[in-house]
Amino acid sequence: MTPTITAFEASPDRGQGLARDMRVRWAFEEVGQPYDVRLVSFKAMKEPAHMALQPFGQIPTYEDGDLTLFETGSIILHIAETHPGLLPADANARARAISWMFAAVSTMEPPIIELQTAKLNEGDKPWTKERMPAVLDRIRARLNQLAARLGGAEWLDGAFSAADIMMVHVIQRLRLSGLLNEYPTLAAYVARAEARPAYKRAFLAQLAVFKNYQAG
Ligand code: GTB
Repeated sequence: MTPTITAFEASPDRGQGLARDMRVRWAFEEVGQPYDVRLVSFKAMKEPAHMALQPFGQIPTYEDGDLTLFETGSIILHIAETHPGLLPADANARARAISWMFAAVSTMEPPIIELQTAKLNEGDKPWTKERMPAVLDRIRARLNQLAARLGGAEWLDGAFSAADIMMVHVIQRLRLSGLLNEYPTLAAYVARAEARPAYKRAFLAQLAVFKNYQAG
């Protein structure tokens, strides 16, 4: 059966890879699994049919037969567990890769989201200017630690894995802020990931949604 995911009908970034269906598309492309996409409007995301799939009214979701999943970490872990290529065969290496998947969403992503919130949702608040240096410093602290651990390695822990999909997509969100440029090894890590044919296919597929949406 072909799995179906949900994605924005009208993505705020116009399909530039930032919305989180990109991670799932990329994982599918890496393992060669075809998938279908059901586009949802912002209104539909908050209606009962979608809330039944995603309790927080967000995208992406994953449906395959009688299995429905939400949360990109869990969706990508499921894809990696059911297809070869995204997790090491060795049990310890596999457990370490899964640790990095959690690190991406629970250690790296929160301060990065805080920056987005400060800029996009709270940019007009009188305290935002004063708060911003602390927000940026919290991100830099994590980027420093990540860069120190990555060192000169190609990927987070041995071969490319689901952990790299999660981590790259999380830190890519910093591109517009310019912060990634302060960390040349992390910028190079992201560039290596973006050069992967599977990444490029996923990116173009997400972009095509927006182009089709505009044309339609
Ligand atoms: N923890 C969840 C997961 O990993 O699956 C988070 C899912 C999530 O945040 N989904 C967002 C969503 O549905 C889309 S990805 N938001 C609508 C809502 O909450 O009502 C976040 C996102 C959206 C748009 C851009 N962009 O266009 O730049 C970037 C990132």
